[in-house]
Amino acid sequence: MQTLAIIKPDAIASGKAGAILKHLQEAGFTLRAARLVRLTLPQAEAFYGVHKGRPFFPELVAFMTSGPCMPMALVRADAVAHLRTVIGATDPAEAAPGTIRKLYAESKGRNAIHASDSDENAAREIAFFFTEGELAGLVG
Ligand code: IDP
Ligand code: MG
Repeated sequence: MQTLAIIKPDAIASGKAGAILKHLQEAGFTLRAARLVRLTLPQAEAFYGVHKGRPFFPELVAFMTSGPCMPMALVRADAVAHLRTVIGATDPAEAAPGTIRKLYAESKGRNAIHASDSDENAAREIAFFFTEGELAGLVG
């Protein structure tokens, strides 16, 4: 079982990537693939295409293109559901104590980390960032 996380530009810029990765590994996730990327506007719009038309969409794609982010494919039993629990609610003000967003997020928009919301979306989102060769540990 696997899922996609992205350490978002706010957390990269504030130097929290290492702490977040440690938190993920202590929660039982292993790293299958990772890289640092600066998304283009078309890439961010495509990745978050499901939210196109929502009032926060322009702010979301502007934020996600504002600096580098770190997508990573993570492996663990019950990966999708467990990662959603570990990251906490979208708005850090509503996130449970000890969750990544409670600990590291600035706001509902600048909320430190993305996580896939279903196995189907995890597969799509992992394929968005990583080739088969990278996932096999053969490239990069
Ligand atoms: P999720 O990241 O917890 O799955 P979604 O509802 O899928 O939350 O929204 C995707 C991302 O869009 C959020 O993580 C956040 O960065 C941003 N976002 C969602 N709702 C708002 C909002 O009301 N204001 C600003 N940004 C938002
Ligand atoms: Mg979502």
